Amino acid sequence: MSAHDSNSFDPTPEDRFSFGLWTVGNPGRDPFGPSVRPTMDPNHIVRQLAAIGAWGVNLHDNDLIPFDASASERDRIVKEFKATVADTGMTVPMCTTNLFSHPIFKDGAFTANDPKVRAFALQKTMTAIDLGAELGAKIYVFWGGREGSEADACRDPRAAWQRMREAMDFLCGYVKDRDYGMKFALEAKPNEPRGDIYLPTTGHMLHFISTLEHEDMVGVNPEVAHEVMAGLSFAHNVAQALACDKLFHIDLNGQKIGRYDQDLRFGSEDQKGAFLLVRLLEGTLGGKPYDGPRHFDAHAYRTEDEAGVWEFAKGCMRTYKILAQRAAAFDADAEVKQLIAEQEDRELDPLLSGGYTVQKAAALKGLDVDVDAVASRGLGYERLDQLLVEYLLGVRS
Ligand code: DIG
Ligand code: MN
Ligand code: MN
Repeated sequence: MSAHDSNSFDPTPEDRFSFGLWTVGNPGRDPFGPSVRPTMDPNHIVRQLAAIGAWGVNLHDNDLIPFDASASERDRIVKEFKATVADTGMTVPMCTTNLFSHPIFKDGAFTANDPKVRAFALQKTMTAIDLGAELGAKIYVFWGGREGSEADACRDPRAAWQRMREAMDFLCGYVKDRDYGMKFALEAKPNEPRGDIYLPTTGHMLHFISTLEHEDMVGVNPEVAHEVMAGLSFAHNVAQALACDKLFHIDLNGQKIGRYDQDLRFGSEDQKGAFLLVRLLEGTLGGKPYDGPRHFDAHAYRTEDEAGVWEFAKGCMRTYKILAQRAAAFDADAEVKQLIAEQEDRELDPLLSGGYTVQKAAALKGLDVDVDAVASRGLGYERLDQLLVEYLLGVRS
């Protein structure tokens, strides 16, 4: 059952809603002030997420295991966490590596100029992949938060690209060698914390993947805020990833254009963009729906206490389900279907699809198009968009 099948907006495990330990566990620190909330124990987070109807919990290695933990501490922490995940019926769909907090990564990880940093990044990632496999994760995300520059003369950008390729090919080899059955999902961001981040959008990542040795096991993890920061349509970028079967994961949140990475509650900004995204993911407009986790990579406002954090998390899931129900109703509306059907004149399909033939070229060259009649035709988009707005505002159902 998908998110739009029921009129209830209460999350169920079938919705596959997930949160990272770092999201609901965000203590409210920002560049201009310290934490405002106590640090939450990962096991408490898992229990709370299960209680509000989430399905999955994701993590960076150091969200669970302190950077300097001993092997015995690591084993104790993992054992307790696995027990909590099992006891609550939760799952760990995705894991990732923190390659951005420790000062050793101040000039990047896989793209850093210092080969000792690059070697340490590979070591840390292999260890974190081992943890992910132990927790049952089948998706491994790479967000290159520090893979970038301010003083651009510091390295040939082509060297950064090549180093990233070598790292991805090596780590794909590691996962295949260990037979972990994992897929990699690459997450783009245009800037912050670096002045510019390499591979800044999902489109760049999709091309980059095509250059890899094991491109079949590598896809993308687009994040709403990151593509909006670049001034792009998130739904269009997700659609391209879906169309080439590379949408392996997704980071849902809210973002105001022209701001730093806000990672706001899903649907709290740009409700129309969120509606069009959910419509695409749920497949109510047709086409294959997205079948992966709905991950909220977002955090509560700094103004909130712990109760506010759980309101934030419930709001992410509830808004997703409301938008899913609105999208299903919109695409079932007879007038909407009629307006869309009018755009789908299939008469020339035999000439326009299926590739080139000499016959098609001759037929297209001989086609008599009444240019003025076609140019003067009204397309009905004003009515179509008004209907969308009325579904969004809840005055049409
Ligand atoms: C930030 O958008 C990044 C990191 O939080 C993490 O590596 C990734 C996983 O969703 N998103
Ligand atoms: Mn973000
Ligand atoms: Mn993210």
